[in-house]
Amino acid sequence: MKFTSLMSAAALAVSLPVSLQAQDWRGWNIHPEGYPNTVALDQFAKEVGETTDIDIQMFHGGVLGSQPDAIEQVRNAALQVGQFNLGPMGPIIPTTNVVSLPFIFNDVPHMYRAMDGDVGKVFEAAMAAEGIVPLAWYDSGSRSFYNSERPIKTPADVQGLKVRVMNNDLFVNMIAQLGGNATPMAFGEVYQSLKTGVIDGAENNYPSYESTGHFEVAGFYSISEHLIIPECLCVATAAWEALDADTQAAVRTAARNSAETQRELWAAREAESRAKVEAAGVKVNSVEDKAAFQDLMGPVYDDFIAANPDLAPVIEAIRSTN
Ligand code: GTR
Repeated sequence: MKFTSLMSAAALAVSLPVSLQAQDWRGWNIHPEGYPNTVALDQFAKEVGETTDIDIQMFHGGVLGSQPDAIEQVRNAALQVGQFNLGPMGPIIPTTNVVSLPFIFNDVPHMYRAMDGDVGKVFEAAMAAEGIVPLAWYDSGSRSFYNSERPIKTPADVQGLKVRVMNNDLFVNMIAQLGGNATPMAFGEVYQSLKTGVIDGAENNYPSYESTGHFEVAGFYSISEHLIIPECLCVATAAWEALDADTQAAVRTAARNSAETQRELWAAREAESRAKVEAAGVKVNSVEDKAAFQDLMGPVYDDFIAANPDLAPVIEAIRSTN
């Protein structure tokens, strides 16, 4: 009977060790060719191809859709790999919002000490339970404001500016506390919106400010470093759990090697991107008094803790990470 033969085919497939089955995975990445993350993801796909029976096809440049959509697709295992910033993940996996709190990390090394230690395990567990296994953390530096109107030196300079933020209410609140108007928007729409004046500015690290061409249409970059948000190389929990232990180990090793490459390339790219935008005429200024910005973030923390009292200890754990 058809039903029986279908059943037995399924039973056979289940009984074969996964490592003996060739598998096709598809991966999402928002960045273009040549970007540190893109190079590192290609390395990951290549190494996984060499050491397992998984064949990963990476789709770069956001061609498979926006980041919030891709996060959902990895959760549903419609895509098996995603390289995500934790910023747009907060509305979907609330625990991850802790790293999107402004000024939560003192600097990038502090972020790594926390993420590579016990605090990182809290995020890993929360994400895995929601369908996304983070295998390694990528560098994303720190995010600073840029706009087409004026250098931002004090919070008063943000007053009245229309600022694009990643899709997360935390960032809307952050801009509101500074007196600006936040517009959550997909990354791919920012260039045109800056160009046509729908928004005055946005915020990002040097490499993304440069690779997107945003510097061509928003020529003031002000080093506020208000957000330091880790990024991850992630696999769908359903795809991950279908692997045997040896294959999982090989994929994890490839992810860690990829992150090592990404972090090395990142340091060089930050300097190159800064040099490139400065050569193009961008006015870069450092924000001398970051505390003035930080001091206005009290309500962002208060609102967050009121809505997520169980996450207060995670904030404390980050603060007490040396
Ligand atoms: C970049 C990040 C992307 C995306 C983008 C954005 O720095 O690498 O994943 O989050 O920022 O602003 O949307």
